[in-house]
Amino acid sequence: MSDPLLVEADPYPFAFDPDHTALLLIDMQRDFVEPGGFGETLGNDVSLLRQVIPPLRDVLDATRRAGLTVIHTREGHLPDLSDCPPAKLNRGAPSLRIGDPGPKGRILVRGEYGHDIIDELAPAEGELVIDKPGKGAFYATGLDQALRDGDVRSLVVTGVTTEVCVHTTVREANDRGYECLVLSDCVGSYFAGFQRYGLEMIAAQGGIFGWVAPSGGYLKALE
Ligand code: TIU
Repeated sequence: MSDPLLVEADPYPFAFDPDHTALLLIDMQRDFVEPGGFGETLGNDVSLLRQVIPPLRDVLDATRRAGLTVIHTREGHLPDLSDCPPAKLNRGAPSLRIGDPGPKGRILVRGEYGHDIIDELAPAEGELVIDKPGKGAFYATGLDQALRDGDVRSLVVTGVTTEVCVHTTVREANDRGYECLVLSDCVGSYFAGFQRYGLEMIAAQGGIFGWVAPSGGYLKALE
């Protein structure tokens, strides 16, 4: 066991052992952060999400240098959509539905160009990529088992979107006993208000779901 590292965080400092901590990058896929993808077909402006890319790139580089586990997730479905509930398929009457052909291939379908992670944050050799059909990274995936196999107890959480897949995953992780630090400048929402309140909801009530801090403190702790 190494000495725990400390990050100044809301509501109080986050302590983590780098040997038992993983960086989680949630759904940094072209379908969410690039024009023409699923996010835009839902009526969203993707520019707010793109602000996450430069700080997250720095966090990813530093995490790899420090030798911590790195795990990526992708939201998406099998080509026959058998793992996509009709309720999800039809929700919101989007201009393009999951599975429809779009400018980046079939929307949110595994193996398509738009479903994959953006070039700036592409997984490195040996990094785990979790394909998930839902919003949470634990639902119907092998993530929990992989974390247990690797003796991972803490998660540094990044990605998109703050109030949807990040929140769902942090809540799932919290119920399974993992301690989560959410990096405020490395998670993004299509809505400024949801970003603010989404982060406040995690750290409120003494850290009801986890801790929140800007990435600078995490980078400093890794030095
Ligand atoms: N729409 C939205 O905010 N998010 C999603 O549909 N998926 C994720 O957050 N990854």
